[in-house]
Amino acid sequence: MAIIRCLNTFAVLTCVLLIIVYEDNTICVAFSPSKERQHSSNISYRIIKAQKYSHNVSTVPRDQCGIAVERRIDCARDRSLSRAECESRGCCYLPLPQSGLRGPPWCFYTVFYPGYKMGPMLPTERGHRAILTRSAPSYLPRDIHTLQLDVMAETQDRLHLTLKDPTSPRYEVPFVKSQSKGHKSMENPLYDVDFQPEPFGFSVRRKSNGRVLLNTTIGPLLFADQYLQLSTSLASSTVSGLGEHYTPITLDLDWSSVSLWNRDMAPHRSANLYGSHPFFLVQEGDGQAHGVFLLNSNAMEVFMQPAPALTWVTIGGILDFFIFLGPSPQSVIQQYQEVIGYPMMPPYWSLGFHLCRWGYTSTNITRTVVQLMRQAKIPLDVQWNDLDYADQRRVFTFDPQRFGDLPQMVEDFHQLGMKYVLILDPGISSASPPGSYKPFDDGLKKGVFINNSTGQILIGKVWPGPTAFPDFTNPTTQDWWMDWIKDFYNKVPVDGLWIDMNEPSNFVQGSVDGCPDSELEKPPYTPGVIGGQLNSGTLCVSAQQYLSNHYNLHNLYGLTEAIATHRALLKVKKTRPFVLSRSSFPGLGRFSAHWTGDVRSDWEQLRFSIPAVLLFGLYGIPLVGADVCGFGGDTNEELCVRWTQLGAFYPFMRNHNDRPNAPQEPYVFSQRAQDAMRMVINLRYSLLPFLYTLFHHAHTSASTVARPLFLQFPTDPDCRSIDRQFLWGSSLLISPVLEQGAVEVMAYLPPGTWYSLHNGQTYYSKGQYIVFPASLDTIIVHVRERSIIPQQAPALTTAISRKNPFTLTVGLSVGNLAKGELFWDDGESLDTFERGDYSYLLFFAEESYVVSKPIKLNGSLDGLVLGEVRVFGVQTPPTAVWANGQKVPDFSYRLDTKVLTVAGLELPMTAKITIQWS
Ligand code: MIG
Repeated sequence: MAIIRCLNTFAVLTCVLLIIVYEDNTICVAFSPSKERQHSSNISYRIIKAQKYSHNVSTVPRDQCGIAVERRIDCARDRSLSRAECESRGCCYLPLPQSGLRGPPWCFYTVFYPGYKMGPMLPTERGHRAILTRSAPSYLPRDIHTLQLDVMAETQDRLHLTLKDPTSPRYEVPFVKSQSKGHKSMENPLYDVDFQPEPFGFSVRRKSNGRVLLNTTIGPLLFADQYLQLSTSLASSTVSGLGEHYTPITLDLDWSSVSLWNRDMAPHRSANLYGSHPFFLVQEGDGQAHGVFLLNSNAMEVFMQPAPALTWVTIGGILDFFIFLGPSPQSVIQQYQEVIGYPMMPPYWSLGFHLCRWGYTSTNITRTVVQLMRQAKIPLDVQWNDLDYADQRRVFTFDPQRFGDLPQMVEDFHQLGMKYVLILDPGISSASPPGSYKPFDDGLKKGVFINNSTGQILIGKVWPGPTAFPDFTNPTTQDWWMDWIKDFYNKVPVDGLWIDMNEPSNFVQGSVDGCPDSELEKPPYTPGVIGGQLNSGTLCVSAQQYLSNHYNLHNLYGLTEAIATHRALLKVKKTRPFVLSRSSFPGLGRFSAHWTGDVRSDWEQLRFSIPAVLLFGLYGIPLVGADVCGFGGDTNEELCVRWTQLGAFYPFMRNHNDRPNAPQEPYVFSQRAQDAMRMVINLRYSLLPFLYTLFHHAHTSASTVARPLFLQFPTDPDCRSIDRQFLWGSSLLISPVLEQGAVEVMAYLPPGTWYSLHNGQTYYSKGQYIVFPASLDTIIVHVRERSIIPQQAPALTTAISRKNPFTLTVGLSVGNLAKGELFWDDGESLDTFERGDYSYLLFFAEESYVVSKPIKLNGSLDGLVLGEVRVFGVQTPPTAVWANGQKVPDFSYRLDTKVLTVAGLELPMTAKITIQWS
């Protein structure tokens, strides 16, 4: 093939556009940098001709229309077309024997289907720009005839590409892009970009190996007012992302689709759920990975096919793509979070155990729950109340009878070293007589609510009955929200807020008056959403908000409410806010934690909670968990024990239950079940110093907390799609029981040495599945060789456990090496890392000693001691042990497990500690 690549040497010239026409008519364009534009310097662009490019030689037999069946791109997504209708769209019609509901389309585009034609590329402030014009009208209403393409090589691993209407501005997503973490060097971009001028398309190659990561010439670009479509090839079939859905960790590319439209919907297959995350990561197959983020908040459907390829369809906004080159999967996630922002640092207490249910109908009942937990000696940091507390279900009030002493109850919980969180729905009751419900009257006066398309307040129906919906895109609303949170906080000093129903959820379709018959409510194409219409279970999308209409802003409702709530808590408490949001969008993790909504109490939902939690980690919301023991339906003892064991390793652990169900607090079960639950919650508490340190890294460098195996072992093909096991950080492997009646787990151990966290038993793995016995009181957890895990003796609350003696659990490598670390601060002050107000310890082991070395101290570790060291993998039985040079009488060594335990220590954590043996 006579495609000649532009050479990077062009880049040394200044501010000129070079166009070279080679003999074969391939055009090469290179842009050179000016001093100010260093960042877009060294990437090379090729312009290539359609005929030479689009038809890759394929071994797959082709039909007459020149396209292999698995590469057909559907030309009839909106409705099924007859041959005549299909051909009049300019598409190919070739029926296939159809089996089942899904499969290749019969009506599909040719690669010559008219799209856009690209004009010359010119340098701009931030990169390069070209104008695209439609060569012929598409079949869609209101084509945007002229488009502006901007290509911005933002960092060496991030390419940013936008397509918008240069003549009349279209809606663009607010709030999401965080302050960029500074432009990294552009010395050596990892990518090249090729453009096909007509029909317009582009491809992105990984420079190091020439791999085509994306190729959009496989289908036409469509850009009409309410229908934007772009198809791309994929570099492999291992794709993760595009949430929120009830899926395994990798998506099914067999002619399936996922819709992104935030919806109050209990998790089940193929439903659009509470959040939208138009981001995916592709494992390329050799350990490398890349990611793609489409920053667009409109209703969207992404179609996948086995080619492998996918097609983005969104019904508004602009096309705003970020492409992250990795090359490791973990770096893809970091690069994504550089755009959407790194997650907040959670308060330490929020990592403890949380207990909630809908149906704690009074303070007396709520107090009893806490009492029974304490009697059962099961740790509990945070007690919650659901809607029950509110007077006539109106937020910012509490029931004067059943919850009359709510302020006192919260005080009492605080006295016990506990925290208290309650629910705060966005819907504001609009039907109380004037003067009787001030939050509404005040909001009305200030104009904080969402209006319908004719300018009156849109009234929906939620728990309090008729409700108005605050428009959090309006700065006035944010202030009003803060005022009412403050007003409530002054009576009830809550420690955090739980923002539910913020898709937003509405019990009537659109509004109590229905919705107008308009192109917004019934667009030419509606993605496949639950209920069939955009306004199903939510507001009329023609409703008007401060920044735009609800059609554009719907998917941002939860994010904007989280921003407002976080800001309010920051103001009233001046400590790290704790917000738990059901609805999510990219960027939520900067403000909020997340739970996976109304999961059912059954084994399948238990199993799928793992990929759900892991995926939210990839989306930058690491503080996430599913309702332990399940929310919907009755749980049972075995399921609840297994769920508590898994839940002890969700980054966010809350047992929560629906009103009509059998109770599921740990203390309602048999002694044996309670023992198992207590044991695993204690295990979690003992690991909190380690978990907290992982959150510190998530906050400062976007590393993941609960981590899929493929992120840690990207070159191990066996890890590619494992989602029944996961890691905490790089060194704890969790392998829960997920099946009823099972008393063993078949768990994969990546190559290397692993130690049972419980007793240090050693497993040398070649990268294999091993069967581990796991009776009802057991969860299988392994420590990876070469790591040191800081632990602390558990207690009934973190307020107490944070003062307890530490333990170091050391997993030696074959060469007797290990390392670990601890990030420590007061657990709740703002920006401790940013202000340098923290302690940081480094742990390392070599040959026959373990060292704890303070790197930075701020007083937070004063008075705290190291009480115990457990060393796994000590091959030679030690005869003597010294701590800081003094002989230790109290140590033990087990010949069978090769574990050295040195207990009874009381060594200050603020000084260097050396434990030595021989
Ligand atoms: O319409 O507040 O997902 O956790 O208990 C149900 C009552 C509203 C849905 C939440 C669930 C919560 C429930 N809420």
